[in-house]
Amino acid sequence: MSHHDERTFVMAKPDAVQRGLVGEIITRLEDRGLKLAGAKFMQIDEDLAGEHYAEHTEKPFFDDLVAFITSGPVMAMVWEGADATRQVRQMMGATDPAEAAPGTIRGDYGLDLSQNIIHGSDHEDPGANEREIELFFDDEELLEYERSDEPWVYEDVGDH
Ligand code: D4T
Repeated sequence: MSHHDERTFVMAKPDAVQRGLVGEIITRLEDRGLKLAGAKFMQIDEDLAGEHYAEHTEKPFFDDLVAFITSGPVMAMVWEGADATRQVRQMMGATDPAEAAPGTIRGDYGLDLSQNIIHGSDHEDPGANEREIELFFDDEELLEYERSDEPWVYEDVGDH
């Protein structure tokens, strides 16, 4: 493992799929130099939603959260790169799109807290990325390969 092999779980939520923003989200992460390691277009069922949002079970918004995340297909993804978990969270912006800075994904595409377009593992919760990746993906669904532009993204990779 090198320092740019950190993996994080990212999901384009049902609102992003319905609004045709999946490509835009992928483009932003790709353009940044992050590498796609796995992707699955899928329907989340109530059991999986409950596991994914286990920390929110007691919250007043839990039932609405589960209803929303199971309301249509999502694009579940694993992205890899240096400091990937924190970098993706920065690109997502604040949880509430109304508070998210312009230029962030939520700040550019959302207005409503309950429909906030994208999920990314919490970098302040150690192990959250690995836990979520395991919940959504089998090992063999995650691919290891070199992106041809890696030497141009990371100073310490190969020759130009
Ligand atoms: P996720 O987990 O979706 O990436 O969002 P965050 O990590 O940024 O925020 P979170 O876990 O605190 O919230 C999970 C999810 O619940 C929705 N939500 C949140 C809501 O509908 N009402 C609320 O009051 C809060 C706090 C939005 C994101």
